[in-house]
Amino acid sequence: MALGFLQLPYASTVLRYDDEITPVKLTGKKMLPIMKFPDSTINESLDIIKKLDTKNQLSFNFLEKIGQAAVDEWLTKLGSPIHNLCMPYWVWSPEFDSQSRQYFENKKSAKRGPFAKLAQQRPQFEAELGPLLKELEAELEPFFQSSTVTIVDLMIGAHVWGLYVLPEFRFSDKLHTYLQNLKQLCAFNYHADFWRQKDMK
Ligand SMILES: N[C@@H](CCC(=O)N[C@@H](CS)C(=O)NCC(=O)O)C(=O)O
Repeated sequence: MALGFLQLPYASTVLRYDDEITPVKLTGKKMLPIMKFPDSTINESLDIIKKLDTKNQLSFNFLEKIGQAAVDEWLTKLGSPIHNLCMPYWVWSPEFDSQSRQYFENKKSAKRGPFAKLAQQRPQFEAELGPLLKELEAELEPFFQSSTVTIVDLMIGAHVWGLYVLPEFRFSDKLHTYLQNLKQLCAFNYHADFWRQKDMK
C-alpha cells in the first residue's frame, strides 16, 4: 500500500508461507514483509516505509502525535476478531498449496484453536467486532482523525481490509468507501505480484 501511495517502483517476490529458510537467512527471523535496500535489509513495515517516505507524504508526525501505543491498541483490538473470523478463509486463498496450508493452520490454530471451530464461532466474533467497527467509523473524517490520508490509515486499513475475504460480510457504506478510497490512493492491487509470478511459471 505504501509503495503504491508513494508511487515507487519495486520488484516483489511472494514467499511460500512455510518457507522459513529465506526470511531467516535475510533477517534472522521468520517474518514478512522484508525489503532489501542497497545498504540494508529491513523486516518491520513501519521502518521500511519511514525509510522510503523521504518527503513525509504519509505524515509520520501524525502517528507520533496520536501515539504509536494508541494505534497499536487499535490494531490489537481490531486484529483479534478479524483474525479469528478470517483465518479459516485466508487459508483457502490460492497462495497456499496443501503443504503450506497445513503449516499455516498448525501454526495459527496452536493459539486460536482449530479453524473449523473458529468458523463455528463466527457469530461471537462478529458480535465482538461490530461495536469496534462502529467506534472506528466515528473516527473517520474521512480518514482516521484526519481529512487527509496518513500512515495510520495504511496500518488500520490493511487490517480491516482482510474482512473482504469473509463470505457475505457487509461493511457499512462509510467503511466500504474508506477502504475503497485507500485502495485507490494506494493503487492497491491485491496480490497482483502473486498472479504475475504464477503466470510466469
Ligand atoms: N511488526 C511487523 C509484523 C509483521 C508480521 O506480523 N508479519 C506476519 C505476516 S503478516 C508474519 O510474517 N508472521 C510470521 C508467521 O506467521 O509465520 C510489521 O509490521 O512488519
